[in-house]
Amino acid sequence: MSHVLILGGDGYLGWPTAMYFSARGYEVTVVDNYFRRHVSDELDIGTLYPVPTLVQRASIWHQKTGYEIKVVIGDLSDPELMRSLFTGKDLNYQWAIAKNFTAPPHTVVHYAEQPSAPYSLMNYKTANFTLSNNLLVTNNLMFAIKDLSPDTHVIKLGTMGEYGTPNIDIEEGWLDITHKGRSDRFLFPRQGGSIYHTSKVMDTDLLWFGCRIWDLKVTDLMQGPVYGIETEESDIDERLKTRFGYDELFGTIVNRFITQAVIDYPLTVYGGGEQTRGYLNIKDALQCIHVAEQNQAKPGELNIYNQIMETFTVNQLAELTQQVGQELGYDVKINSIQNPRIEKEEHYYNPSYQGLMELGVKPHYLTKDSMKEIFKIVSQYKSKIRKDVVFTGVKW
Ligand code: USQ
Repeated sequence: MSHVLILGGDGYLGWPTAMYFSARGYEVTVVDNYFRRHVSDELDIGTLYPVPTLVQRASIWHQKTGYEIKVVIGDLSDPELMRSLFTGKDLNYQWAIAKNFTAPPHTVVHYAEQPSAPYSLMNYKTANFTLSNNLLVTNNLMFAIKDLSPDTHVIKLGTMGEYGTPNIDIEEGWLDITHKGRSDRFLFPRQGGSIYHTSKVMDTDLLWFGCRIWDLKVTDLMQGPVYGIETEESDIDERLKTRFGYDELFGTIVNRFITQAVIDYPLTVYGGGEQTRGYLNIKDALQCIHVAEQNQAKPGELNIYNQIMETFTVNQLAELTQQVGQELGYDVKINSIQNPRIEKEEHYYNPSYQGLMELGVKPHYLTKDSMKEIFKIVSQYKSKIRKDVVFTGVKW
């Protein structure tokens, strides 16, 4: 049985990924330091509904399915904790049926990063935390694999935001360049739009170093903003649903717009609204991780895929949310507000993204019907939604 280790297993994507692999017969271990829970408490931003702890979720998962997801709570910027996940030495499971270490993971899915662009730009402390956490965790992972388990395949979550919005087509990770008559292949030029995005550029560089020097096997998935709640596994018990953020810091745009529509909060279109990004349903994020797991990078190879299924402008998302909301009886207004971010509001955007589909991912597109499904869930919690966290205006 293949062992998948998920770093950041309590997050929006981490927990659904854990259930996804567990349901398919993999041995699964998750690790998390509860950063998202702590920051939600500290900044008082909450989530749409309360989410059981990781230990409780693993226990519910076991009761409902008979499968085991082993849980370790701890901070992966501590290199000893990271190393214990590969050796079993001093490894303390907070939840497991059998608390013995079996074997090092065959695949590591690395989500254990501070994922919010606005959070990374609140102030110098949150910027420092973003850089130190994201880079130390990645570096600890790289050294643990090099020293202890060189055959382990790393799947790291990258972001489309590493490329920014260049005035040329965006390739899947690499660019062939001919310069003064000579040619070579380089990482596609990167220009992150926030400290968070810049930390992701740097962690890609770290792992590319590890591939070149120590023959590590790495897949970097350049993901766009994800939306949605439900996955196949979350239907088993509603307590297994992933966390759903709609606040300005941790909520992504589609989830935010739907929540705003439900509470009659005019949709917060930043600036001109022609910013274009690539989007994907949470169900497709899981499919992508799975095909990446099944198509390992070779030693020394950094495989890069652009993990998006379609592109939209902010204005298109606002209009779709308005139409769907109106069909469901909500009076949805759109409000173009001064952009708190520094980003191009009109730009060329033409990324390639066929790689993951060629490996078998079948996209769930954002349609009126799929948006209605999310509306349905969000509206159940309407009375609990807090207007005060929707927009506070964290500026770049
Ligand atoms: N936007 C609005 N109104 C809002 C929120 C966002 O107009 O209320 C705009 C933003 O200005 C931006 C676009 O919508 O142009 C996307 O913003 P977002 O907050 O959904 O996404 P972003 O901050 O870029 O970050 C999210 C995730 C991050 C991931 C990234 C992928 O939080 O972890 O890496 O999406 S990407 O955007 O491709 O870099």
